[in-house]
Amino acid sequence: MIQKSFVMMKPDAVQRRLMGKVLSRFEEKGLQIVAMKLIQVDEELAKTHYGEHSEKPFFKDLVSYITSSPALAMVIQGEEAIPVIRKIVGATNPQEADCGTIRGDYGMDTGRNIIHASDAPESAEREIALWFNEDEICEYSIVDNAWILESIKNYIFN
Ligand code: 3AN
Repeated sequence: MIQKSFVMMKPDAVQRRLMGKVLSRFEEKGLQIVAMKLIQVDEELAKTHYGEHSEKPFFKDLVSYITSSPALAMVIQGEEAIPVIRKIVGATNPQEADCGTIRGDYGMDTGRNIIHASDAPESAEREIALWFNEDEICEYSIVDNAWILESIKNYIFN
């Protein structure tokens, strides 16, 4: 099933100039960027986004990390995009994340783990609506999809 996921490169990714490298992992996999903006996150947005962690001891530091410098917010679309992107991102603690994942390759600390990605369809829906207006999300067909998804190839060529 085609899904949309909310993905955010956190301030450390922007400050470490990793945006291009991280973005290319999603593009090269065959996923499609349908919305993107560099945004200085305010406290209210950070607290709403991470609301489920409000009672955790790391919440204050998490909000201060996310609001410390701009973040790159995105909506990424593709076949089973939500679980596929979680695999590309890797485990929450970069020291435990597999090599080959974004956190495994670029991170060293849970409090500086480079990127966020929705963990389920319900959270993707909530997060996309929180970060983007509907008219900021582009619906477009992308030319190489026929070479990435067999179902689409059959649809086009049969
Ligand atoms: P994930 O981002 O892998 O879904 P969550 O949802 O458990 O992980 O946590 C949300 C964010 O909270 C993490 N990305 C990380 O920035 C921060 N976080 C989670 N656990 C810790 C922790 N033990 N210490 C510091 N920060 C944490």
